[in-house]
Amino acid sequence: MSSVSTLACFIDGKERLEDHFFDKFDPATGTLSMRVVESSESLVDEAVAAARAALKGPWGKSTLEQRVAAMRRLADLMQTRITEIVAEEIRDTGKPITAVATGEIGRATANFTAFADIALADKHDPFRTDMAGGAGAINDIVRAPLGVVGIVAPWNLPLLLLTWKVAPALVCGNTVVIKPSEHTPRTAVLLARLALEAGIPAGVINVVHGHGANAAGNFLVSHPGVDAVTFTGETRTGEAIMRGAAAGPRPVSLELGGKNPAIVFDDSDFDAAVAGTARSMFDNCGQVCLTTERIFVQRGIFDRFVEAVGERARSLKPGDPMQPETTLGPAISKLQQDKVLGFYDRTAQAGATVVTGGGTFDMPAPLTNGYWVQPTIWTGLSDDAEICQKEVFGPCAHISVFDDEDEVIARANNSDYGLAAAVWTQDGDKARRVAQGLQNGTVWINCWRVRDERAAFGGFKKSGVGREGGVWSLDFYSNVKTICRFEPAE
Ligand code: NAD
Ligand code: 6OD
Repeated sequence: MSSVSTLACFIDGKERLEDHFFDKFDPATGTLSMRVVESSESLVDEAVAAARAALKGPWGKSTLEQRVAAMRRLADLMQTRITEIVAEEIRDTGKPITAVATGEIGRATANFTAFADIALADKHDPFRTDMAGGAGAINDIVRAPLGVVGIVAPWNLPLLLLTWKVAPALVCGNTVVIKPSEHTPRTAVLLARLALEAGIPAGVINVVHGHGANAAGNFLVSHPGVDAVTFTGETRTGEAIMRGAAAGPRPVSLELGGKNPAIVFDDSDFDAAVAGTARSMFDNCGQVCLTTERIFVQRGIFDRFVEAVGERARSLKPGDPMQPETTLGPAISKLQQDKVLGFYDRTAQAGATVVTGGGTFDMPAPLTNGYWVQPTIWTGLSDDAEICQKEVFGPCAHISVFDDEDEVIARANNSDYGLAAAVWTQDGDKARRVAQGLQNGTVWINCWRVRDERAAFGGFKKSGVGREGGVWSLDFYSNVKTICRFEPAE
């Protein structure tokens, strides 16, 4: 008998094991860390049935104020259990503790309080329609839940991106079935357990595990008992999800890939631009959809800028995730490591100048077989090169030189994607002109990844369908209803 632990699904408030498992590896060491249930179609059926039954129970009858109170209790409980949540997230991802503890889990918790506030602030004043003879009608706009929401999540910011969808779905009165990434299943189950402890009824949050195509992910999104599907992940997967959810049809929200530009003008605050761009290339080992993998630097500062970000790249420290001095985690899987290293090899073969990196790290035991990749910077290729067009999702970027504003807007827009961009300049008018010209869902000026849950979030072009965040999340996770009441003339 193996001593490796197992992770069950969580359905109707109970752990559910089945006979089929898949192996989950620790990205920092490359060793087997646990075995996870590979959900069958009938287990997904059970989860959807539990979520549907919960709509008929106290949750389905709850008021907005009661759900807001539940969100706040859950957020408080998450705060008191933060050490446990951080440890689970690190076991799945190998991320440095500093990043998980200070940023990600705090934000995961804040998603519940933020969407509680957003829902409370969402007021629609009734308005009157004048009719013949002094009669009229009063229009009231109200929200109703959609029902059961299927949530398919990625591995890169597991609990943060999951709660970004669970929180607005719940506050709108829905129940959910979650399919976390097969690479990061732990914190989804922990969230479901904590929700139960916080008094959210059994069946409101259900978790099924497994892979995507022809497996739990597909079973969930194509399940006729699911009323809406929300997904974060790769663009190609988004296409498959849309096909799976087409029967019905059901509302679908897709948050997809990116190949985001950063534009650095000669007149930027040089040190701030270097520090900000180093973050936007290397944070979370480049495994953020908002990562900037295409950097455009104006000619006057190009050489100095490349040298300075190269130095930043070399200063990152891979290592034991639990040590505070570690600043770089591994790729999530062997597959992802190989994918990133494949890009590294092909980019060098295409004739790029490798400023720094380009390979793996020699790590001491027990990290020797972890999925490490070096932060990497290239220059010298044209905008149509593979590395300037395809999303890598690794700690790397290609840096190109540019001369003027119109040229750089056109080049930054030369992409199938349109998720986010960063612009560095001290000229406010120029910053606004460039931001207007860019085809991206979010443009940051002299900053990167400053997030506010009230803001609209989503992508142009192949980076997404729809918007979430703030009132846009409420719009997706609710049915908006007009109640129109006739008032006779006095
Ligand atoms: P992925 O598309 O491989 O997987 C995401 C989820 O989809 C996983 O849970 C997976 O099991 C599931 N899945 C895969 N195929 C499926 C199918 N046919 N039917 C149903 N489910 C299926 O993405 P990933 O590798 O986990 O994440 C990285 C990608 O996500 C990158 O492209 C990144 O840019 C993107 N991303 C986008 C955002 C955003 O907000 N726009 C945020 C994070 C990540
Ligand atoms: O911060 C967020 O709300 C968000 N959705 C971030 C997405 C990051 C992509 O990896």
